[in-house]
Amino acid sequence: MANTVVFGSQWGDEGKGKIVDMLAEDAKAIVRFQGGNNAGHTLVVDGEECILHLIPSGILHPGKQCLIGNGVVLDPFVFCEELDKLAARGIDVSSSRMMISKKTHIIMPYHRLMDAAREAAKSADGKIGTTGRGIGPCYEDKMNRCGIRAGDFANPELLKDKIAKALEEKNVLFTNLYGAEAVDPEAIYNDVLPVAERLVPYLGDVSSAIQDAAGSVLFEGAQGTHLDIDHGTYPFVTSSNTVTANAASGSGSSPRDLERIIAIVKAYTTRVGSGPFPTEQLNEEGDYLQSQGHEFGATTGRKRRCGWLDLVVLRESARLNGPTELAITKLDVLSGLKEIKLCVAYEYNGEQIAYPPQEQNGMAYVTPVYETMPGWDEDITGARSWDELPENAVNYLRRVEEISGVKIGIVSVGPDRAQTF
Ligand code: 2SA
Ligand code: GDP
Ligand code: MG
Repeated sequence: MANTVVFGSQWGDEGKGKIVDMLAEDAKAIVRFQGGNNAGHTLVVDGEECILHLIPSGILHPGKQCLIGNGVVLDPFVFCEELDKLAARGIDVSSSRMMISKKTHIIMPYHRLMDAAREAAKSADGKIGTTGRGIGPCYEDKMNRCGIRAGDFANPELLKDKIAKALEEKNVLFTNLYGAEAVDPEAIYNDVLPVAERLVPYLGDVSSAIQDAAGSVLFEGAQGTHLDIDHGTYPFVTSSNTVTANAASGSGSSPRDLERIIAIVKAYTTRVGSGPFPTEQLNEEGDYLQSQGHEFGATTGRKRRCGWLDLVVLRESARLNGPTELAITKLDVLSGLKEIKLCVAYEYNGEQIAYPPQEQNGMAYVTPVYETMPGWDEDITGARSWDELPENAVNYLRRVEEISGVKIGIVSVGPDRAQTF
């Protein structure tokens, strides 16, 4: 295989986990490069479901290297829990196949507290609807150059010192601004030390591991392009760069290492959390997509908002990520709809536009321009080739290719690894 990046082209939950699991068969190494346990990546093999939050979605294939890159924010408690759950299923999670970059930033218990305090302090229409996992505050510390990195776990004295320093400023905020209690650095240190010690054998040089697997590396994106901190629907975004370019910097490799780039596209659109969503359907059709697609957050269990496929969103993703192909997922969910709508442009300030407005929250003020296509009734979950799809489903996919300008390489018609062609 070629080095391959899998990224979300919408607002996350496009089915990245499923496609990474499928492609991992031919990979030597699978690497996460951004985000943390806000992600929920669902794998289904022979009917058995496995939801991963931190560990790369190649873990179910024996012998594959699973790498956590420097661009990830890692909650060590969640990491250990995930290790234990997988080990209980008989999966090898030893350090012989799993590595965490020494440069990976650590989500500390006070980051989760800060995440909750910040969200609680916001007015109803200002809340981001975060997953509450401490993601934003951990990235803040990274940028503020007071973050704790996985490599610090090998040096308890340094760890202790950094915790105390990081809390000096935060405790002023907790007590003076958020009406919370001060966090005791000693208690945090004692709490974290056992998991820190457990992680030490996993620390390593991820850049070298990627070089060793050159040509067979799978880069696993989390969240989606429109949640990107720069290019997404700011401020209703996550705190990392979710676009393909970050696969290189977030893992310690070079842009020249990125060869095949797969945009995961759900056949309709979902979003979880706050923020503009032009094609959202707050009606029977939205409810149909939500219930047929079992659209609930894989981390928080929140109901996902649902709507039609938005090709303005996809066009923007194509220009930001440079996909070499599309993987269309959840096509089966559209079965049974009489008509299917495709958003092909927006109306904005009296003009038709092909890309999202660039100003903050501009997407909240656009009106989608739709094309309507006939649907199909057939159950397509058993289809394993284009020939086995109803004509209207093929026409729908061809129209997506035409408008996005990118060819479809993979079609998914069910959650199971096998339901793909
Ligand atoms: P955060 O926690 O700071 O990253 O939240 C900021 C925004 O990013 C959204 N976000 C997500 N959107 C879709 N899926 C995600 N993962 C889970 C899933 C979500 C869940 O797989 O279903 O279970 O709720 C994810 N992670 C972050 C988030 O909703 C905020 O809008
Ligand atoms: P990710 O975050 O992009 O990995 O996606 P999630 O795992 O959060 O959400 C995708 C959901 O859709 C999961 O429950 C998957 O099992 C499921 N899924 C993936 N592909 C398909 C598909 O083609 N059809 C159906 N019906 N479900 C799918
Ligand atoms: Mg998800």
